[in-house]
Amino acid sequence: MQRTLVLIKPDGVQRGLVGEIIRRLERRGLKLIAMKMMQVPREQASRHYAEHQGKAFYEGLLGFITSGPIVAMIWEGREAVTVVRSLMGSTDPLKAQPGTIRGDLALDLGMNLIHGSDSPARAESEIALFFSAAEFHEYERTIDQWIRE
Ligand code: DAT
Ligand code: MG
Repeated sequence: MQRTLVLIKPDGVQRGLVGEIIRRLERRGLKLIAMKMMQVPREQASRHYAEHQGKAFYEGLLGFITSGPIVAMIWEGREAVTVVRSLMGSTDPLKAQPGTIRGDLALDLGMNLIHGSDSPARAESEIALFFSAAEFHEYERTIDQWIRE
């Protein structure tokens, strides 16, 4: 079973969309493994977004992600990385399909509500950057027999 890191960014918390975003992930059948509210320290943010270092939007991105509390989560399920990315929609909300989180709830590239890991390898390193194993919750859901074949 695959795991992925999801962040509800400061705009999601400020706009009161935490419940709406979690609802969409839960309803798809994904399983919540870990969750916490936090303000990301700059050092952690720069490691998280290391791939974008040097790009024109990098400083703005770091300023934004560290500007207020976020909600960090680990979600598990079949192809969880791809499933979360498809629920999120395209990076630019203007190009995101209706029905996706960004396509329904956001307008601006810089304020696109949610982060989701973009590959299983990245999910693994991003999960390690945000959570310790002691924060994972291992539990059975009886409903899984109606979600997993
Ligand atoms: P995603 O968040 O869909 O994985 P990404 O990893 O390419 O997208 O970029 C990380 C974040 O940086 C993205 O959610 C919003 C911001 N961003 C990306 N490209 C940008 C650009 N051209 N101008 C401003 N912000 C940008
Ligand atoms: Mg990305």
